[in-house]
Amino acid sequence: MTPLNIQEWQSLVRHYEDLKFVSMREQFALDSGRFDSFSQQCGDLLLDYSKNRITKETMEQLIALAEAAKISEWAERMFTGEAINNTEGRAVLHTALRNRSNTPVMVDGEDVMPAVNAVLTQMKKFSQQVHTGEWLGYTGKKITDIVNVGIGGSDLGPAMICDALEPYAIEGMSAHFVSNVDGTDLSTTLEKLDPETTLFVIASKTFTTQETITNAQSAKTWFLQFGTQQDIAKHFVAVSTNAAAVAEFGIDTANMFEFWDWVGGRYSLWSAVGLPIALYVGMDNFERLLDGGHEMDNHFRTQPLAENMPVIMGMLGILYINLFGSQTHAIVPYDHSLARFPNHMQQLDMESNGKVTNRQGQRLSYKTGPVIWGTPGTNGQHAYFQLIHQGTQLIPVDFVLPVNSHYPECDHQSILLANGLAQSEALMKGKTAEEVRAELVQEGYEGKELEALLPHKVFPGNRPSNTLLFPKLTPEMLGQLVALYEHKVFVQGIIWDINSFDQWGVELGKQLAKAILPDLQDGVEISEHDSSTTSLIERIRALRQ
Ligand code: G6Q
Repeated sequence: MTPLNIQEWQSLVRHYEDLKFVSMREQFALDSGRFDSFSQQCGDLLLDYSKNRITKETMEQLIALAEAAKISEWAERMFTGEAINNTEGRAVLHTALRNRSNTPVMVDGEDVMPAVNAVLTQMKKFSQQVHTGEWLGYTGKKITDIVNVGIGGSDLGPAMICDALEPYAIEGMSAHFVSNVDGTDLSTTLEKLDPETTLFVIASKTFTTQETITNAQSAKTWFLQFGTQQDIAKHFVAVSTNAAAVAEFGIDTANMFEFWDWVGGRYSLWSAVGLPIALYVGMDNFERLLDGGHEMDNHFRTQPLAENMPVIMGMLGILYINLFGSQTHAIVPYDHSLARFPNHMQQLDMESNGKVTNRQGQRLSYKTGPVIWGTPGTNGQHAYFQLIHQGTQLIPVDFVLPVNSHYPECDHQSILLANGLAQSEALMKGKTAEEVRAELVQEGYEGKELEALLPHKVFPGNRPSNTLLFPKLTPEMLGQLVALYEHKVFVQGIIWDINSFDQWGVELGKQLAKAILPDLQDGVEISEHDSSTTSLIERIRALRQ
């Protein structure tokens, strides 16, 4: 049902007419308990959402809307295996992959937990064999390099996690990720590697994705310059739902790690797609990641909506996108090892909620998913933060702040944290003309010169942010963070009445390239395209070496 007809939505729209004039700075001055009112804890993770353009009434209205949209009921439908991915007729059960309570989760009358646990056991056994040297390369050497070949959901999640958990890496083990079909990606990776000590993990849910299969074939060709066909079994394993295609590619299905169609690509890092994580940081740490995800699942499933972190973050997003008209949302981790975190969140959010039709197939008359972007702080401060502070768009920011570094010997953490806090404070407060004037006078400016400079140094402020603060980036914490955003995206999808779990736009890309590929060959008659595409194909043919 369209949210526009929900009474709570209309009431929120009316409330916004006053809210848009409310100043956060004034609200902080009036209420010393604002942080206490607008912060929420889940385990070691703190969400401070007090620097948002909200009053107590706003939150009541947002939570009332979440209740009216039946968020809790929808969450239960997801957790219990109902086919809520209606366009593909599938359950959505990434939560079962991290269901550490091991309670049954039924899909079509069958408990999926025994299969989930069997794959976890297989991953554990295999990663231990690799780490202990029971599994050796074809010349008897230990495996030192894991190359994950995958793209999209079969790449971004595990790549982000491996980067983030680098301090937990098994000694002597390196992880590489090849995703782009641009040969540069594979070639520059292989250049550094020794085939005798390299293990390729070919990760593809469908095992038909053009980029992955092309990269996997080229990796095999590279390997066969050194080893024999028989040696492939020691150096290539697969992660997929498609055993037939894995066998056809030439990987023994005994070396295949299974997952299921109820795991969406962008939600698959918790499945066997996490194999490179287990190989890189050990299965214990992979299980700690699952534990963190499970903790957030329990929070989401059991906390009242008003104290529910994913619900709060999701509903704040609705406020900015649908009322304030924000089109983008920045995620800025003040942790260099989370450099790929915004990329993973970008796929998670934009692929899930980049939709223009509701669950019934009707075109929407309201905005859905925002553009998600970001890079680590403090780097972003020296680049795009200018626009967030003084630009004409309202861009909500999530600051992700670990208190302690894994590298305390390099004592930079206080500077890093001070910068993160200073940004959120400045975005909220801004700088008034009076404050700028006082500053300029102190600096010796006066008269026309002062008046000319003054407006440029005024900051409007009232720019919203969340702060996610936690003691240290452990595997559990990372699991909590990822699951938090997954559920946030879910909440927004329910409010917008869209299916967050299909991705027809991605499928379109897969079809289109296949249609153009033959046209790039010299001598072949170019099939029918628009004049731009045809001319570009002709130009490419002419320029090809
Ligand atoms: C994710 C998307 C997409 C997918 C890739 C790779 O949710 O469906 O990013 O993960 O297209 O697909 P395969 O794993 O099937 O190769």
